[in-house]
This record gives sequence, C-alpha cells and structure tokens, in this order.
Amino acid sequence: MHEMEIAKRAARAGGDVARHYYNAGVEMESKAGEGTYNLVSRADREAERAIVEVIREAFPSHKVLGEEENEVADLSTEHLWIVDPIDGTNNFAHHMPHFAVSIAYWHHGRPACGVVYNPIRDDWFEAIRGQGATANGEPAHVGEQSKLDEVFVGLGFYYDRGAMMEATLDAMREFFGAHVHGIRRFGTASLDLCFVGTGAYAAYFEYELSPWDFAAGQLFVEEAGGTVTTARGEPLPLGKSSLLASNTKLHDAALQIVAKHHP
Ligand code: LIP
Repeated sequence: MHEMEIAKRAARAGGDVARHYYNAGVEMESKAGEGTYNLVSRADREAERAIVEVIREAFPSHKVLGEEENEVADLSTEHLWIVDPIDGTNNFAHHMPHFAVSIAYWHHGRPACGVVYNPIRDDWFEAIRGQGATANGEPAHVGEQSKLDEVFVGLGFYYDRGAMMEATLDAMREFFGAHVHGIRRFGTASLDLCFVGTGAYAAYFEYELSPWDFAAGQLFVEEAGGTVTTARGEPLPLGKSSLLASNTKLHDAALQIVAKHHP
C-alpha cells in the first residue's frame, strides 16, 4: 500500500528530527492555556514540518491534521493524514526514551493505515486495515487473558489537575481493587495502544485524548484483534475523546470501571 510506504518514510523523517533534538537538547515551552504541563518545542514543530513535507511531496492534495498545525476542519474528508510528531512530549522533555512519531492515513473518516515509531529504540508498530498489525516486522496479537487479576492495565492523565485527574485516580483504585497485576502510566498514548495490540497490556484508558494521539494506535489495536471505544463504550468520534482499548475479552469488565468514573 503506497500510503503505508509514505507513512513510514515520513515517520523516519520526523523521527530523525526528534532524535537529533533529544540528543542535542532543546528548550521546552508551555503551550498556551494548558497550564505548565503541556510542553512543546521547536523539535515538535520541525519534526512535524519534516513529516508534512514527505506527505505533501507524495500526495499534494491530501489534507493533514497535525498536533502543532491543526487547521483541518472536516475530519471525514476523503484523504486525511493525522500526525503527532512527538507523542509523549513530556517524556521527550525529561529525556525519557519513551515517545513516538504517530502517523495515520484515514480515508473518508476511517483509519486505512498507520505507523507508530519510537526513534530512540527504533521500534516500529504498523497496521493496515484488513491486513493485520506488526511490531518490528512480527505479527502482533492482543493477549488472551479473560480475568482482570491476570493482567496489566495502562492509563494516562490529561493535563488537567482537577476533576479528570481525580476520576482517573478513582478508576485506577478500582482496578487495583480488582487485583490487576499492575497499573502502568508511561505517558505516550500511541505506544500505550501498541502495548494493548502486542498483549503487554489487556486494557488502556484515558479520559481525554486528541485524534493525533490515537489515530494510528487505534488501528493497530483493532488489526491485532482488540477493541477500541470511548470510555463510555461508544464508537470513537473524529475528534477529542475519552478512550478505552482492550484485548476484547476484557472490554466489558474494564468498561464497567472506566465508564462508572467517567468525568
Ligand atoms: C500525551 C499522550 C499521553 C497523555 C498526555 C498527552 P502529547 O500526548 O501521549 O498519553 O497522557 O496527557 O496527551 O501531548 O505528548 O502529544
């Protein structure tokens, strides 16, 4: 699939920029209006420009929705690329090698292919609708566990430090009450979704994510045999949303907890 090849070429171009600034260091700024926790830097902007340049050279007429330059209005347009140049920006800012370039190509509002690439670990997570998912070239499948006391659950906190944070903590407490093996919060939604697809997690949730956080990871989970809905169990909308991803077998059990505490 040509779009997949372009997605990987663009991911590598963006990853090269992100890796350069990760190694060289870069001054971080706080994004306007989101407190002091939502960071951004020239690395994000330059990585996104490198990605968009590859996409535009191959598909000049396609629309691009990027985290740093998101001017696209109609997310159901025929050809849409959804880009997060550095997902896990705070990890990047604190020199933690756990962040990713996330690029998805959507056709008429449906994910068609996607790639999540950690440029420090050189980890590649790829999915094409109807053709499965791969992790570093190997087929990826969700785990088979059917009980919460057999699994890890991943989660994330939005930049809010109020009701949404409290709701996430309440849900986390209830998962511990269900005797999960552990809770994991690694700070990069796209990689968290890939961990569901590879079976490391049985479920992962957040109460607010942007399309660029989940556009590629959602397809990876679904092509690996998993299920992705909002944290209320509805189909994901084409915009900001809560999210629950799972190995399918545990979706209802996880949904009971995350829906109950949904802010
Ligand atoms: C981040 C997500 C993470 C979430 C953070 C933030 P960013 O995306 O990957 O899962 O918990 O609040 O949304 O801002 O680093 O691209």
